[in-house]
Amino acid sequence: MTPVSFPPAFLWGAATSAYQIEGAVREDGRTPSIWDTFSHTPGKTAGGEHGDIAVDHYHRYRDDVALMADLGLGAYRFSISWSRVQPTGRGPAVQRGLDFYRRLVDELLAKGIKPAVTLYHWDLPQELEDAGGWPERDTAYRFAEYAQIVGEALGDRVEQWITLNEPWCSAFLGYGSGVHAPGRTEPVATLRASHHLNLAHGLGATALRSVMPARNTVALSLNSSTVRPVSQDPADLAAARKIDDLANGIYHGPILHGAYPASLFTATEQLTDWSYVLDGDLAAINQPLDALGLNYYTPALVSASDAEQAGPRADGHGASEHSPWPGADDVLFHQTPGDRTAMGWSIDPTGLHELIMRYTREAPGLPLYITENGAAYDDKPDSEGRVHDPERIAYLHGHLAAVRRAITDGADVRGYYLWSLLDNFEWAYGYEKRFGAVYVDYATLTRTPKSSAHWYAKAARTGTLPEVDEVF
Ligand code: GBH
Repeated sequence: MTPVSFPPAFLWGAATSAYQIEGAVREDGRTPSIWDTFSHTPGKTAGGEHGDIAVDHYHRYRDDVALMADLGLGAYRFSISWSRVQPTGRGPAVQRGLDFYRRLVDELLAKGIKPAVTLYHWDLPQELEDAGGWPERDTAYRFAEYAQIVGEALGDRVEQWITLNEPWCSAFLGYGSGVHAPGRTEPVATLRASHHLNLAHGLGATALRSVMPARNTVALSLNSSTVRPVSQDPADLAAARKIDDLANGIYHGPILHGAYPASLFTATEQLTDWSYVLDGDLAAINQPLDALGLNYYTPALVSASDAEQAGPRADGHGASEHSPWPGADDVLFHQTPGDRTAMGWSIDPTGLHELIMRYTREAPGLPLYITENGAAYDDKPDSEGRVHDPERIAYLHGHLAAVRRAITDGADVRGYYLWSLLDNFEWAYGYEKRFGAVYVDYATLTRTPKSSAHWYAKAARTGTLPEVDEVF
């Protein structure tokens, strides 16, 4: 095989999020977010697990940064817990909360690791949910205020900024299927939440830019889906189109092009008249971006509901009788072919290549980053305490090679963040699903780099993918 090599400036990173790793949920003035409330509500997460301790990163961040340095990472993407900074979601900032992130960033910079800050990775302060949450417009204004506070505090030392992580998940899983916090199952609230998340992104980007040096970059991370129809039958193509609008167009329409797709309005006209989209909103949302973050795990395969061979619903996010997709009761989801990870998600690197090429066509000139990609497996230490995860190495090799093909095909992909640095709290799935390149023993919280971490470290160090069977 010819070696797969990357451009010298390519950024090799890893990603995490605050609620999934920090713990210390009652320290230094932090108050509950919707994920604290949700995970402590019986029946919402596997085994009733929660992020109270998580992997204790709040206390172990120095060791974790040292680990990143050992692995030779060039960049680290993490998120900020809004409830540490503004416990009620409003009003003045809590200095101790901001100080934690300042210490973390300084530690990263001291080791030559570029920080990339995500402002919102799903953990809304509970008080804002009590006031209505993302379906209410005020939440977008609150987010802009929070963005300004964090931008003022860290804008002098953090260059890469991401407003929101995967607004689709916040809206459709939080307010539609209810498998994520706050666990509401309201189709119209899902669409209202989507619009207000878009508005939050636009107002947040503007607020960040108003207080930060011009050299800093502002992006957002979308979990854009590659949506495939089961056949070229017009009914199946229409089903794929509808899901594409609800998964992708609902965000990149207003954010990249300044308009919602007309077909989205048609598909949802029985539910809502979209009157919460006010004059001026689309211009506020359609801010120029410095980059776009793509999070990719697996593609979706859909058909019209009268199609034959309809498989079981590939939900991937825990059982719910409620569909996350408003206005799409006539669409069926199918199991995608191929091997699966421990999440049940099929492994399909071509879906990542397709996605990158799509954005290359749709947003020419916009630099792209893969802000998340990775896989969960049932990792276990062997008798010598080593953790061998050849499946994860194969997954990473396949997807990084797909990124490289896209670059060859003309895409401007500047970097890749492996999800995740550490095993962590996998939302509704609790701690059973391990996404880390670094194994965490939950009894002792000891960290052990898996073979994939050593494999990835070599890729980062050499800019070339090691063979999948190289022994580490
Ligand atoms: C990301 O979400 C999150 O940002 C991160 O916090 C999380 O830990 C990580 O991924 C792993 O879950 O319905 O079978 O077609 C990813 C969420 C995963 C949502 C794939 C859509 C489609 C699976 N996405 N999912 S399926």
